[in-house]
Amino acid sequence: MGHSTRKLPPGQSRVEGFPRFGTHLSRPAPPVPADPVIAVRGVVAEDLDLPLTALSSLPRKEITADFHCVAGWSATDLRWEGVSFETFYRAVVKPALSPGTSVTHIKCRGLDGYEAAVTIEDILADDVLIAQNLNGRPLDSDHGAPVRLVSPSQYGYLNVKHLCHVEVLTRAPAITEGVLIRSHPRARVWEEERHGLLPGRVVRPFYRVLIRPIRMLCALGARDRHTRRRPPR
Ligand SMILES: Nc1nc2c(c(=O)[nH]1)N[C@H]1C(S)=C(S)[C@@H](COP(=O)(O)O)O[C@H]1N2
Ligand SMILES: [Mo]
Repeated sequence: MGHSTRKLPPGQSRVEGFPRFGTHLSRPAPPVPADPVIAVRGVVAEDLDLPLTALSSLPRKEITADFHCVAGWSATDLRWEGVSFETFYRAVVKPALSPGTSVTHIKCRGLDGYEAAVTIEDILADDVLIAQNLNGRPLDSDHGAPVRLVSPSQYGYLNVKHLCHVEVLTRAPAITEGVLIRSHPRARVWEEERHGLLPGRVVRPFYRVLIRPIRMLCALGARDRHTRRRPPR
């Protein structure tokens, strides 16, 4: 696929391909359960578990977008397919809410325990997907099997992989991070909201030096690391 001519957000540089990246570092991806579900919890009248087979029967959506990690790399022209988060919300979450509930955030969790909260405005935006396919194939374990959140207008750290749990909240979750690595509650890429306290431009160089070591560690836990290490012929 040729490089798109789309502009990148401020402070981002293009990478070749789409590296596995994240806080799992050298750990392999979590196993996918035999009958995976998305558990819906929080301010719902009754807890519910939506089987992914039922998710698949909702109206489908496809987007082509670039993916931006807060550390400064961007993967371009990724074709995601799945169910728009808004469709999932209207069909599954909204009917389960108690009347009069005013939802402010959705906290997403992956099978590896990774969590991120997204404001309700941001998560209901047009380009937010619960993705099942990437570039025409089911998501592999490197990129979030069986399903992941994709919100291309927000930094990668809100794009929770291996999505298995959504918690419906009526207030912002308590801050559990330290001052140095404090995520921004909106993390919009075009506004360069890299950090919760400091301007994005200021933290750019500090995040940038993390790319190489994190990429190397994540590659250790990657699915295809043995084939990747074989010299090209
Ligand atoms: N479950 C889970 N989701 C995650 C992460 C993680 O460690 N675990 N890392 C986040 C970060 S910081 C980034 S940049 C992207 C990386 O997505 P990729 O591995 O598909 O490139 O996933 C995000 N979602
Ligand atoms: Mo990231």
